[in-house]
Parts: sequence; C-alpha cells; structure tokens
Amino acid sequence: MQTVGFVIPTLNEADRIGQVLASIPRTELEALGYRATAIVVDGNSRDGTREIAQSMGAHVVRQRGRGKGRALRQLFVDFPCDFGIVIDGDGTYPARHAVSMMEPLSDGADMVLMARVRQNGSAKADRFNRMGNRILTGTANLLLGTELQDLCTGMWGFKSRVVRDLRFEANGFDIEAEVFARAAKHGYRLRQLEVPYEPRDDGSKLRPFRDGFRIFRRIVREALRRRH
Ligand SMILES: Nc1nc2c(ncn2[C@@H]2O[C@H](COP(=O)(O)OP(=O)(O)OP(=O)(O)O)[C@@H](O)[C@H]2O)c(=O)[nH]1
Ligand SMILES: [Mg+2]
Repeated sequence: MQTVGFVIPTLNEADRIGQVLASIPRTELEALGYRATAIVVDGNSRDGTREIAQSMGAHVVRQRGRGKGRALRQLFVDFPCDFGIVIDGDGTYPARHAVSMMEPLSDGADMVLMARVRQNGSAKADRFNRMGNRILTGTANLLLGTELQDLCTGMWGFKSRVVRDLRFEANGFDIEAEVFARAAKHGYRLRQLEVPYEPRDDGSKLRPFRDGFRIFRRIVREALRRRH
C-alpha cells in the first residue's frame, strides 16, 4: 500500500485541530489503496493543540523556530511518505477533498493545488485577504508565466520527490509562493482543482500587510532567479 502523509501546520489551533484530524478520509483513501497518516507540525502552541493531536493518533512534531514555512520545510527533509497533502489546521479546508487529489497525483501530476471557492458569499474580515490574494496571484502569473488560480492556498498535494528535490528557503506564509514557483520552473506538472472554503473569523496568524509584502518579495525573487 502506498502512503499519504497529511501535513498539518498548527499554531494554537486547539479549537479546530480535532475536527481537521477527524475529517481525514482514511477509509475512502484505504479503499483506493492508500494508507493515510496525520503529521501535525506544531509551532510551539500554548493551548493544548499538541496534546489533542496526540490523543487523536496524529504523529506530532514540534517545529524549530517560528513560521509556517519553517514548519513545513522541517518535514519535507526526508519526507517519509509516497505522497503528501498539506492542509491548514484551522478547519477552513475540507480534508475529504483529498480523495479527489489522488487520481491526478497517481497519474501525470506532480502537484495538485486546491483553489479556494468561498461559500456563502464572502465574510467581511475575509474580503481584504481575498483581494490581496488576487493581486498576489496575478503578480505571480505575470512575473513567473504561471497560470495559478490561488497562490496562497493552504491545501495542496505533492509526490514526495518534489519536496525532496527542491530546496526551499521560505520561513513564513511565503512558503506556498516559493513551492509553486519553483515547482513550475522545474517543469513539474501542476494540476489545479477547486475546493469549498470557509474563511475563519478569528484566530488568524496572518498579518495582511507584513505577510502580503513577504509573499510579494518572494514572487519577485523567484522571478529574478528564473533568468539565471
Ligand atoms: N507550525 C506552525 N504553524 C503555523 C504558524 N503560523 C500559522 N500556522 C498554521 O498555519 C495555518 C495557516 O495559518 P492561518 O493563520 O490560518 O493563515 P491563513 O490561512 O493564511 O489566514 P486566514 O485566512 O486568516 O485563515 C494554520 O493552521 C496555522 O495554525 C507557525 O508559526 N508554525
Ligand atoms: Mg487559515
């Protein structure tokens, strides 16, 4: 049986990590021939996130340093499964959609990116992020020659060799921009699917201006790197 590791970054997600872990579609994946494991990579939460994750059978890793990028990179070195699915630990992405990611991943695709489609209109708090994401996605497509639908999605899958081959540097929320840009540049085949998304109304770790700027800077760096 092939293995699929769900990589879940968390920072103080005690209210939500339980629901994310419970919604991993283990049975459906098993029926398709995949054994799922949950790997929570935690940024030193102080609200009991790690304990909850452990009690639900997840493999829990404490990250070194801070930031979502550092957390993911720590797991990518020697990634232990055949496939990986990154999914935020805040319950905003439906883990059950992982099932639909396996067909492209087991076939021609090296990565599958899940583009967010907002449900029930758009919450006010989310409107700003959404606009920022549109601008960043458009900038990336322009500068990198990609056709990305959602540069900052927190749900994406990969064949393990992709994260083993590419050496990433991003420490924070610019990790997705770096991964997608490099994968595209290296000729890896990216498939995009849509996924329903429920924006959170509290507990966000994203600081729109600071993180938006870092993502922008990352896109520019990757674009300049392409010319060498
Ligand atoms: N390990 C780790 N996880 C983090 C860190 N910062 C954020 N996360 C997690 O990364 C995921 C995404 O963070 P969010 O704060 O939801 O950021 P976002 O999804 O871009 O922003 P929202 O639209 O407000 O949800 C969540 O599961 C967080 O708990 C960190 O420093 N370390
Ligand atoms: Mg989120």
